[in-house]
This record gives sequence, structure tokens and C-alpha cells, in this order.
Amino acid sequence: MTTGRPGATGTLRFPSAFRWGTSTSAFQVEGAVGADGRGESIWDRFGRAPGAVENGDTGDVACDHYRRTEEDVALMARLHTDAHRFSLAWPRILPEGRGRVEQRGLDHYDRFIDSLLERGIEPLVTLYHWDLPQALQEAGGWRNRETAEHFARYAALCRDAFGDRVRDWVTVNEPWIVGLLGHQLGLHAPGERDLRGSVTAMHHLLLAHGLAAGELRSGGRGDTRTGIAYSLFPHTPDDGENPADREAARHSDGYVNRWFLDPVHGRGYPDDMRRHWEHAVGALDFIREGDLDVIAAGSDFIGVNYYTRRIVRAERGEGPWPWRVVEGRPGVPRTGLGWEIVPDDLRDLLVRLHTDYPGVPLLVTENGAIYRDEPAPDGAVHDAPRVRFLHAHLKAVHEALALGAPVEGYYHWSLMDNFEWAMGYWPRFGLVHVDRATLRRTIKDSGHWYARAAREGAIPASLAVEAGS
Ligand code: IFM
Repeated sequence: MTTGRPGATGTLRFPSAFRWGTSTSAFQVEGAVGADGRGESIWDRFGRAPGAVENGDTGDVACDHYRRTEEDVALMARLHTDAHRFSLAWPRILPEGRGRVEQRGLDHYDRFIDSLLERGIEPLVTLYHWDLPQALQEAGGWRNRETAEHFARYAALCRDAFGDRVRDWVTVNEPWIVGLLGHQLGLHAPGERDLRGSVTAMHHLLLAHGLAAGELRSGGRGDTRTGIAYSLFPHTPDDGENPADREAARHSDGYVNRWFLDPVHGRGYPDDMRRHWEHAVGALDFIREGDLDVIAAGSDFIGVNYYTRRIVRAERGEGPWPWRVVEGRPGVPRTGLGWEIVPDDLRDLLVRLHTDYPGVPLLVTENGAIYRDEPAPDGAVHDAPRVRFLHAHLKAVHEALALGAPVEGYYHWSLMDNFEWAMGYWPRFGLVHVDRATLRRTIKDSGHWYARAAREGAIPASLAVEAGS
């Protein structure tokens, strides 16, 4: 891909094939949890436990996107985006996770995909974004190897239903976060606190990816591509001059990033982390012969979910790791949740992925920021900090392209304010504001700004917002 150089006005032009997208996931936006025969998911169950989600919020209504799909596709058209990443709710299609198929669930996504395509919006479909059918959890969930096999059958069903129109599939969203928050710290569904269980679950998620990728490719349009969306965190040693801190950063990078990227790209699990895990939880005997070949088989692109960096110090913290994550640096700008805003690290991450896993296309499958946006008296939502965030991160993507990283697209997290898991609804991530009482959608200033960028295929020189896009 060639990248346009800054124009006389400072405009940064992107390659014409670059995709301008938005991103959501089923449980975070759909609501309508009892509609059309949908089965229970682990997030329905977990979210009802007292104290599990801030403010007692649940996904029951979310953005009611299940019923307002047409309205939301029309919003995407107003944003001039040409790509949208969303997830299928496994329990809508297979209410018990296996066996009985719910045709109404399939029909819903069928209409959604058609409606996107009619507007010229390319779907990027995620199969698993954390809403495991509760019935499978009862049989052990991701700690049970059979869940990976059920997932492959679910993938085959989705291929038969949508594979004629969908080229790109994300099998699994953020396997590290599932392991960490869902199985190790108990902060996400299914709420387990079991270190060995968490590394077992992460292995089965990777195995599920490989098995599903095999199914997705054995049919469909013939040019099917499959990948994982990883939660990737660039690492910074607390004291860059201190060899122990540098080593700690390398180890933590192994734990968060390489443990997933290396096996998926054919290198097996990294030795340093294998030793760590064996020391922490005993023999990794759930990794069976042949698993690594399956895992390595299906990765046609790397999905990059990037939000911020991790700064680590060589110091024993909680848990079995010889490092501690430390607070960000003073003076570095932060989002409304306090995450450091470090766009240069996105550029460096994309370049690093290109260096370490050459030839693999990159998609920024998530990037965004939380602010507490509310409408002003004029009814508009003036989220200038998000406009600056977007500008800086798209500029970083542009720089990565100029350095040779094969970045094919950017999917902003999120299309609209939604259910932010254990934090409920207060964190607002959207380009579109959703009023919690009325569910009314309002395109924020950032949405108008992004619309112009998407329409022109370039980042405008100015941060000024053109309303009424
Ligand atoms: O909302 C989540 C999403 O579901 C997974 N990636 C991170 C986002 C922001 O926390």
C-alpha cells in the first residue's frame, strides 16, 4: 500500500482501499435478551449477581440494537463508514450452545448483513465476543476442551448461513482478557478465580480459533479470511536504564501478547512464558499433541485492539509474576477513565507486528476512549477530547503505513455508547451518544469529524467539526 504524503494543507491521505469502520459486540448493544428464542449467556447470569456490575446495570436493554438495526445501519451510512465489525450472539443461534438451531437468530443476522451490504458497508464478523451460552458454562465452559469443538460446529453453521457474503471473520475477541478477567480475577463472566483454569481456558480459546478457522475456510466465498482480535498492550520498562525492568517488560509482553501471537503464527508457545506458567500452575498437560498445528492454521490477519500501554517494574506484585504494573507518567494525557493516551505506541505496535510476523495484514479492530459525554443545551454532544484522540491515533496509523506496516483498516470502538461490561453504562465510548432513558441516538462531534475523514479518505488538517454530515 502506498500512503499519501501530507498535502500542502497538512491533510493526511490514506490508501483508497483503506477501510473506515466502526466496532460493536452483540451483548454490549443488542438488548432484547428474551427475543426470538435467544438462550441465556454467561453475561446474563453473571450480571445478575449482586455487585458484579456497577450500578446494578444489565445487558437486558443495552442499546436495543437488535430491534433498531435498520436505524443503526442508517447511522453508519451517515458516518460514511464502509466497514463494520460486530459479533454474532452464539446463544441466539444455538440457545444451548450446541444441538438445536434457532432459525430466528440466523434470520436476524441475515437481514443485518444484507442491510450493511446494501449500504456498501463491509461486515467483519466476530464469532465470540464473550457471551458464551450458559448451558456450555455448566459443562465447564472454556475450561472444558469440548467447548472448542462446539465452537467449531457453531462456526460451520455460521459459514453455511453467511459465508456467501462475509469474507472476514474474527473467531475470538481478546483471549487474554477472557482468561484474565473472566477466569483469573473473577471480574467478568463467568466470574472464576482460578489461575490454572485461566491458562486452560486461554488454550482452549486458541484451539477453538484454529478449529473454527478450518471450518470457515472450507466453504463460503473461496476468499475467506480468519483472524483473532487481540488485546495488545505495548510495554514500557519503568526505568529504561535498568536491565531488570527491561527484562520485566519483556516477560510481561510474553504474558499479554506473545503467548497468543506466537502460537497463532506458527511459533508455538514462547519458552520463557511456558516456564513461567509451568512454575505457576504445574504441567500444561491440557496442551495435546497436534493442538499447536491446529492453532497455527487459521490466521490470515491480525486484529489489533489497542487502547493504552503497560508500564512495568521488576518487583513481585500480586499473583505469580515477577513484575508489577505501575501508574502512568505524570504529564501524559489521559482518557476519562485515566488510561494514558499514547498514540505513538499504536504506530510502534503496528510496525512491530509487521516486523515480527511479516506479511500478515493488520486491522485495527478496536481503538477508542471513554469520556462522560452528555449533550449540551444546544442538543449537540461536544466531545473535543475524543476528536483529538481520533486524530492522534489515525495519524499514528498513517505513520505506520508510511513505515511499511500493512494496515488495511481502522474500526473505531465504538459505534455508539454501550454496556461496558462490569462498569455498566457510565463509560461512554461511542461516536454516537445514546440517551439511557430514551435510547435516542445523537451523532457526537467526534462522529461528524470521523464521517468527514471516512468520506474523504483522509484526516482533515483541522480538528474543526462539520456538523450535519
Ligand atoms: O468494550 C470493550 C470490548 O468489548 C473489548 N475490548 C475493549 C473494549 C473497551 O473496554
